[in-house]
Amino acid sequence: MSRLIVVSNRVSLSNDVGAGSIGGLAAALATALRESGGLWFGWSGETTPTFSGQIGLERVGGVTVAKVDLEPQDVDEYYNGYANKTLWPLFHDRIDLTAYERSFDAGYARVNQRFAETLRPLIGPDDLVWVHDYHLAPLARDLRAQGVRNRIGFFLHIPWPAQPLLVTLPGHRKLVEALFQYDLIGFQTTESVSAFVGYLGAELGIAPPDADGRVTAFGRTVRLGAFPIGINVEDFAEGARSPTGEESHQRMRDSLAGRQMILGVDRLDYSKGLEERFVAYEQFLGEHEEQLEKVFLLQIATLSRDYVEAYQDLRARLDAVAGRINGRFGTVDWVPLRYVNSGFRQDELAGIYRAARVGLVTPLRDGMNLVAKEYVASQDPADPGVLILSRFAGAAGQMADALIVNPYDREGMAEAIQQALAMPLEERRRRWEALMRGVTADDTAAWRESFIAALKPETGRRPRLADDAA
Ligand code: GDG
Repeated sequence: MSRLIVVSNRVSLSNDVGAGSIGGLAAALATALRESGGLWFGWSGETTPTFSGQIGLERVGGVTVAKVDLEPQDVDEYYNGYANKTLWPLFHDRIDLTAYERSFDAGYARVNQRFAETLRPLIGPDDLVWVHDYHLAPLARDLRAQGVRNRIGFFLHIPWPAQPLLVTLPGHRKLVEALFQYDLIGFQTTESVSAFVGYLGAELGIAPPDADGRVTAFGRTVRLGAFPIGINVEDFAEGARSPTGEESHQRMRDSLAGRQMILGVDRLDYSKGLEERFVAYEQFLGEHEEQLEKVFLLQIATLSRDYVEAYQDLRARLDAVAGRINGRFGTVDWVPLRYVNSGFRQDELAGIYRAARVGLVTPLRDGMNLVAKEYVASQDPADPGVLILSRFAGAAGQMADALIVNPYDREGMAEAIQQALAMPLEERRRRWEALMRGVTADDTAAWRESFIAALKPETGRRPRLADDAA
């Protein structure tokens, strides 16, 4: 039987992490790894003065985890640099924040090559290799150079940018050429598939994919498809009813004091539209005097990449806007915006989701957005809350029963908040039931299985393409 080998920048399985903290993606991949006796390879998160390629092997919950240390310069150029200062902003349409330096590019190439050299001896003849995300786009090319002939798939968790934006990246062609060393390239949405196909047509004159998603360029044929990632529904449905979930739910309910809670949960990242969200909430409060003291917005924004200047700037702006809103509208016993930078256990989070009348998920650009799905899965079926979702989240393609908003439209967002708060129970239930059906059907297991089936030679359902309209 062929084993599955998962490769990602970091391995999100560790013996140090409690059960409440393992993310749905890690759990889903762990299931497949356990079933096939495979392994998960990635950076340990540690540095070493000189790269040795020494692999630290560990067993975590029945899964073999293989980790390598990187040099500080690797981390600076590959991770902090090319991944987080070049590709992340560019792929979220923020060319104004995209920093390109040749040293980043060199570090990215070096680390991918180091990953390939270290991983190669661990790959058996029939193993399937599944590479995750923008940190490792060139890995298949480097593995092929090491003689690896196995099936290798790539899944991009973030959006693929439109061609006019992508071509601002020096070396865009090299990046795309390297992707053609995979056998399957998976995206979150058909929109990203179209953007990729659009680049191939405009830049390389390549014909669109055939009905099976196969496209040929640079002397290789790869398969393209959209594989929208999901969540493990039970983690949240049951998490919200677990003792910790119940406790955090009750704690939140006590602190509501009869008010309705609007909730945002995000990494503190400029792609998540936090500033626009705060300003829309301010607009809503300004327009709806009758809602003052009756609602509050709880924004959980866990700190992320705070060594990058753009994140420090954003944090300072959010502090300022939050202060302004609370100064303008707050009273001695009402804080309109509760803004916290600390993180929570997953089951605690489920309890908090359940206590919120409105889930406010308004990224400016997002590959999928799991928070939208987690919010839905955590609701009380008898009295569910309302999801407000940005049209620019990949999840919007699957969640038409949310209130879909344009996060750049402050007044439109303020209107949607009012509509959500005023929505009758019957409509809330109807919308939630439809959303819950989708979240349950397209869960992490469905995502994982459809990707792996498409990666296996000549099997599997045809992946979803741009013209299939999800
Ligand atoms: C990338 C893509 C795509 C947040 N605060 C806490 C906490 N979280 C968890 C949420 C959720 C996850 O973090 C965030 O996932 P998102 O999908 O919203 O966003 P990214 O981190 O940007 O993820 C994204 C995803 O990859 C998967 O493909 O959907 O588009 O950008 O799961 O619950 N979890 C806990 N405590 C917190 O305080 N335990």
